[in-house]
Amino acid sequence: MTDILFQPYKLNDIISLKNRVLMAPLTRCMADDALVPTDDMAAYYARRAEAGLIISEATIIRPDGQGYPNTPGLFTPEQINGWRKVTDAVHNNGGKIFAQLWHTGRTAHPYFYDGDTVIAPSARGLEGTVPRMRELSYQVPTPATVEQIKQLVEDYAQAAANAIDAGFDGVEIHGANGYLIDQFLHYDSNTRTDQYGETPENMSRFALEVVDAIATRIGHEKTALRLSPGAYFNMAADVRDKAVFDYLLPELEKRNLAFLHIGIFDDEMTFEHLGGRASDYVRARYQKTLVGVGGFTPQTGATAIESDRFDLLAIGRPFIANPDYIAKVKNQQPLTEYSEEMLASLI
Ligand code: FNR
Ligand code: 8K6
Repeated sequence: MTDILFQPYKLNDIISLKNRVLMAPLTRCMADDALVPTDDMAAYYARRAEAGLIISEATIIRPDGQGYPNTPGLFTPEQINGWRKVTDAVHNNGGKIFAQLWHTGRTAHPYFYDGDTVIAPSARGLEGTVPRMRELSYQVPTPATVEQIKQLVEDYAQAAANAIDAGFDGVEIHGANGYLIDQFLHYDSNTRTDQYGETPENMSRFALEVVDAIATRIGHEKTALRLSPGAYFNMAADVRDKAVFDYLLPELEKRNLAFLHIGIFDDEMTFEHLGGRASDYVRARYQKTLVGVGGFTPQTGATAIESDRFDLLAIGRPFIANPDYIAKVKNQQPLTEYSEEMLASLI
């Protein structure tokens, strides 16, 4: 039985969802060369408006946040207008949509922007090359100065204000998957010795400053966050990371966010230093609305919600393969299986 997935859910006094299934943020690399969302993207999102909430593909807050080709932005008037077409199309079909705000930090590449600096917490580069751009090796990043960190916080807040201007119902701050905010939260990428490094409180400071700046600008009800306590992508795990998240999660709980979302590809992954799954680790330390994700079917997702492991279910790859995912699950029709070739076009 999957009935629980179709119950409405109140995030807070101003946002209610018609069901408990979210479309997970999914990078598609289909914006135009000015990083403006296209009409095809508007139609793609509108086809998925039956989700309780759509979270947009990760959207860069400023040029030096870009690490992949044709990922959309939210920093020029043209980009804001392009997103307005998307949000209008989703709203016209009865849906709701949050923008996922992104800066890739050390996985950015100057190939994509004017300049030669890659900004990150510390000069700790990643081995390897940009996915889909195999000729581009990652650079050793330049540690951000405190002044640059303040500017980054301001740029996140401005991008959140732009998202509201573009008609989004709220924003999800991308604090997961080894990108800029996550880079402050892990010892693998943060070796700073100032007020942004070394201790759990200091390493949490940037994430909390971004959350607070955005909540002040657009309201805590419209502010959500995605986190990856288990390092699994663009990041090496360190047993000391647990203390950072032990500090951060209760701090976040005080802030009455719209929701907290786990960033993971497969929820069955376990992390020795977290004592098991990342989602169970977070649930034990954060009592407010939690979104689970990663390898769920409608049945396993419904069971997880019934077992109180999380409150809302995000669906990623199956939503790429099935624009009508919600209708199919409701009507117990078979789902089309996802395959990577589907990333070549927006169906
Ligand atoms: C992702 N994921 C992802 N996560 C994120 O926070 N921002 C993003 O832009 C993307 N982009 C993205 C693109 C593609 C092609 C995939 C497959 C995944 C991760 C995604 O949100 C989700 O966590 C995983 O896909 C796991 O959920 P499913 O697919 O098992 O339901
Ligand atoms: C957020 C940006 C994503 C850019 C493109 C993503 C393409 C993802 C393809 C799926 C591959 C799954 C990789 C799982 C990583 C887990 C490592 C243990």
